[in-house]
Amino acid sequence: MQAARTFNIHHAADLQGPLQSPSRPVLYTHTLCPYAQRVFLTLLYKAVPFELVQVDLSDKPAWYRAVNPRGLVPAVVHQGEACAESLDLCRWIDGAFNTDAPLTPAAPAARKQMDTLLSSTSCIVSAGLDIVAGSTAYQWGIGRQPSTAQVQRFEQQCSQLRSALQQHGGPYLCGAQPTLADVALLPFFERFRLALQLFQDYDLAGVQGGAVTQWMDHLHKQPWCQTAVPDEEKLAEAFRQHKSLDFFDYVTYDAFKVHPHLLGDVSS
Ligand SMILES: N[C@@H](CCC(=O)N[C@@H](CS)C(=O)NCC(=O)O)C(=O)O
Repeated sequence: MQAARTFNIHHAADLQGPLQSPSRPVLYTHTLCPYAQRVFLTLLYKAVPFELVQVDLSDKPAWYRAVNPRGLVPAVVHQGEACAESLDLCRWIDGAFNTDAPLTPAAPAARKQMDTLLSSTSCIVSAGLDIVAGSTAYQWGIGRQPSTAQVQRFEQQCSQLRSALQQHGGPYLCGAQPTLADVALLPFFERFRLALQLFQDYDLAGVQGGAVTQWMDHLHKQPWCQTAVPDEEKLAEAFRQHKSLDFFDYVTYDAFKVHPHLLGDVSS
């Protein structure tokens, strides 16, 4: 069952400029972007009514630079202010909207755990990208045959998740309630799990006694997560086509123009 929809969907290509929305925040996103998914998850968990603008990253409208001069998604515009950077956006949304559904725990131990995980997020994500890249050694690429060092580094980072789950009793990373740490990490682990299974025959369920996949599976049962989860078949199709976790549009984006060195590394 999915949560009742709290957002309207628009397509940037149909707009002449940034969407005007006097009262609701506007999320500019690409459905398959893991960073944007963090912000999407935050808005959904907090049941914030918002407008969602889907941006084709392979063909961004010129006006999008007025929203985010770097041209990246996610970006959120609310009451004339535009902000970018996924974790900053998640923190801001958590503090500014529906404080009855906090993603920042009040209990000091859980709060400390969340902060620790958030400050490790880039290391955890980078270890995941590295193992998925395997022999290509290209961050965001999908390769085969990760080295022992790549596997060890990834599994070591996963141990942080397992310790958090054990220490706080789960089912979320910091205890009984979801926090920004769950939201920050889940979109990446979804992609890692799929890419590792498809291209490396590596089953994340075998890592850290299955703690990571149990955590993911619990989140995936929550209606607010189900709305934001990317279509696995589309993700798999895009991974096969682009041999990269980072692709801008699975229909119009030609990965090999940007990553010609990846050609031939992975057979589909
Ligand atoms: N540090 C940024 C990263 C955002 C990002 O890299 N977004 C990618 C999509 S996954 C993007 O917008 N790429 C479009 C481009 O590079 O033109 C964040 O956390 O929000």
